[in-house]
Amino acid sequence: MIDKTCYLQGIKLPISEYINQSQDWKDCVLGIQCYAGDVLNRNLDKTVPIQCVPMMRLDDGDSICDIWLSNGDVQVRSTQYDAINYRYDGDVAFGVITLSEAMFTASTDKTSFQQATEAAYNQIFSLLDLLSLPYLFRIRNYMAGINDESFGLERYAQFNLGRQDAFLAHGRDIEGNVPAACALGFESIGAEQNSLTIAFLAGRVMPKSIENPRQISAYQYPQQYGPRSPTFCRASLVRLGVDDILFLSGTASIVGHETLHPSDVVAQTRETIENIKAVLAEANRQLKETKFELSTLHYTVYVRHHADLDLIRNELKRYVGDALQAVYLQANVCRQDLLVEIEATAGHSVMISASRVEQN
Ligand code: 3EB
Repeated sequence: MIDKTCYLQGIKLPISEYINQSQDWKDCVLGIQCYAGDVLNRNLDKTVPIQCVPMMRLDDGDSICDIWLSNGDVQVRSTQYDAINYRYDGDVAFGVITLSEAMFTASTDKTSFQQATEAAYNQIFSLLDLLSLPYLFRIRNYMAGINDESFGLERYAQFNLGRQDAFLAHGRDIEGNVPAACALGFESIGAEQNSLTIAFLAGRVMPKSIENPRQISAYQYPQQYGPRSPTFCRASLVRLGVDDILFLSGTASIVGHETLHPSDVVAQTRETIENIKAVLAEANRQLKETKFELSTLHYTVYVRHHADLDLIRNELKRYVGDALQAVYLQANVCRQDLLVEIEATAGHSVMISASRVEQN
């Protein structure tokens, strides 16, 4: 069932199907990201690192999980480091850290949310140093009230300050070799609640960081979007065992550094697909092989307004074809004028349902 030649496998499963998998299979799980409106009511295995993301799935009633699996050669163990829960198999680690900004006190130069972000990233980098696991493949950042303003600064801009300071404090590049990422918001549930959750995949193999020729690199965005630029690349390409896995960052209707089609969700979807195509072309060019195409990606689509779901899905289907494999979640995108953001993963060890798992 588990492909031994792949060091990392990614599977999307409805939560009900995850729960029914065998214990042998679950023992290979490195970690889970679970997207559910009622995430706190789910009774999940506490020994596995789980990122609980309070986002409603729009295309189906059942909540969806992104599950990362080891090939089973080395026993994976659950460990805790500071506030991070992680599992590690010698090649790849998956970890989750969830913090509440209520644990931090705003100072004259740093907001509490900025401090929470900086602390979370500092912990991640300290753990990676400890494990001698230098490379981050992909990071998923989810935060409460991403577009809200406090202390005169949008919270996404505060997040970017905290994130970049931690990269700098640990001597990490803030341009070029930076991880793939996404950054989305969920409805604020009060400052006492967990307000930031970050999941990461890291490993020993250096990924190729890929940029998009249609877009200015995010780490070079001008200051109009905040005092510090976001620290991520457009995609990271990782060779793991026999598989090339592509982690495509959250992608939106941005050309150069500007948002295009601010109030037209169909045009935004189309522009986003053009951006994804450009990133795939770059990845294929670097591999010197046409390995990745729109029709073989697994998409996560973050939709700002539930009412836009059908417009976005129809447009995606038109470009990708009927083979489209996508999950739709309600989320707030980091710029007020962005209505959709699309993230994707590709590689032959990336799958989308239980029936596909059974075939292996
Ligand atoms: C963009 O292209 C859209 O801050 O980590 C996409 C992916 C976006 C990652 C991040 C932000 C991030 O700027 C927003």
